[in-house]
Amino acid sequence: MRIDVITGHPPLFAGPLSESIVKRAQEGGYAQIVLNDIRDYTHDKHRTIDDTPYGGGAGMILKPEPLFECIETLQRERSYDEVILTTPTGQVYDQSLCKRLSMHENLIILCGHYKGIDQRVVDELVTMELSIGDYVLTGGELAAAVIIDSVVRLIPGVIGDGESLLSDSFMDGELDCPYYTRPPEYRGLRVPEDLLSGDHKRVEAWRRRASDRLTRERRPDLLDEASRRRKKND
Ligand code: 6GU
Repeated sequence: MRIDVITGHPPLFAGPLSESIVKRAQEGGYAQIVLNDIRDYTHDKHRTIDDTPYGGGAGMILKPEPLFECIETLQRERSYDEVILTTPTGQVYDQSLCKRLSMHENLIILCGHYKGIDQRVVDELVTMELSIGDYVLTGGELAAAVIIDSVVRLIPGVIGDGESLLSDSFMDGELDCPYYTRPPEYRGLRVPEDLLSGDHKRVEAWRRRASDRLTRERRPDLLDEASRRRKKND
């Protein structure tokens, strides 16, 4: 998979893309992540990427010309499955969207700006607007990094069998259970006996109960959704 990020702040991606699993995915050739600097598509001396909004008001708006030129330049080289804009007014991103995106070959992620981007770019070139949750970030870069991280780990081969894709929280519409490692007792705090039993059936039963309880306590909405899905498939 190739992901082209379009941003006014490429250095914001240095950390998230150059560590751990996302780094390994790039080195292994599973994911190619290309940072495209909007300023490289400006033509004025000051390399201006934003301007004040028509009609007045606070904040700056990303100008249309550099974004059109950048996206069209990329699209001349290859065809893209989606042109995603990260914006707090987008559809809320979740694991099922993540799975869909992970099956694509080429993606563009255009990072929204503090106040916004010229709507003509959205109307003409953007195919999908995504928000990562109901709170406001200073820009779409961190949201783009979240999307990239969550998508790249689902590319087949990126995470090995030992690394537990199947037991992720949300894989079955339920939260994952708590985990423990050695030692069996620390400061008088015991690991649950079922987990120490070595009995695979007891361990599985404990995990299932713990998942159910956690999901009921914290995310009853997920259980409702899962039962709706089951009904639909019946
Ligand atoms: Cl995608 N962008 C911004 N600026 N804020 C957000 C967001 C995106 N998702 C949640 N908050």
